[in-house]
Amino acid sequence: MIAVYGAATSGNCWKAAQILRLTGQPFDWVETDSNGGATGTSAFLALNPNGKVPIAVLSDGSVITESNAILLHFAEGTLWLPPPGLARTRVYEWLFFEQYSHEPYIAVARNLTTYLKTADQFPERMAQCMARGAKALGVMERRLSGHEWLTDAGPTIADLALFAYTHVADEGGFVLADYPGVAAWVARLSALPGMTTLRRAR
Ligand SMILES: N[C@@H](CCC(=O)N[C@@H](CS)C(=O)NCC(=O)O)C(=O)O
Repeated sequence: MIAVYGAATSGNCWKAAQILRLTGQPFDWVETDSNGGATGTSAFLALNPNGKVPIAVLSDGSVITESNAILLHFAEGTLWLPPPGLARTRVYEWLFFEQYSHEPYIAVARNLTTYLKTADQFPERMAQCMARGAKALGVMERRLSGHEWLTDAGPTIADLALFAYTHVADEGGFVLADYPGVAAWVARLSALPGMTTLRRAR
């Protein structure tokens, strides 16, 4: 059985669980409180020296780290990942965009605002997150105002990777209504069979 170590409120961790659900691969979920220090224990660091969730542990004990590597691994051979060639390269473009230009700002703004509740202590960091997060949503809007999905291959792990923090971007102070193509894409993706959304903070 595959085991996924993750935090229930994390978009990165949602990606790992979601691709397994969509591809019908059973797994055990091991709740791991990344905001509470559970990723810094020696037991966890033995699994991932980088001290971050998600990780997926395969039945032979192999550990896969990095949410987008996990998406790629479990999507192989399914419609969620096109075959090698330009169609797959388009997916890679969005996966790298997500990790460098989107997640570091939108996920961090969300975590500081809604979960750690320390946004007031870091005004400069928050300002950078809001500016760069808005830029990332603008890039997505340019594509999604004229297309149903991020690539021409239909819904892929590129869409899952970007959905993870976009659909809860309001928890970081972003207003999705300002990006109507993105908002329509969130609704379209949410309506696909087997899709789930993140638990909301209350
Ligand atoms: N690039 C990594 C980022 C993972 C990440 O930032 N995980 C957070 C939770 S969403 C974490 O474990 N943080 C704990 C820490 O950095 O100490 C991925 O995509 O998997």
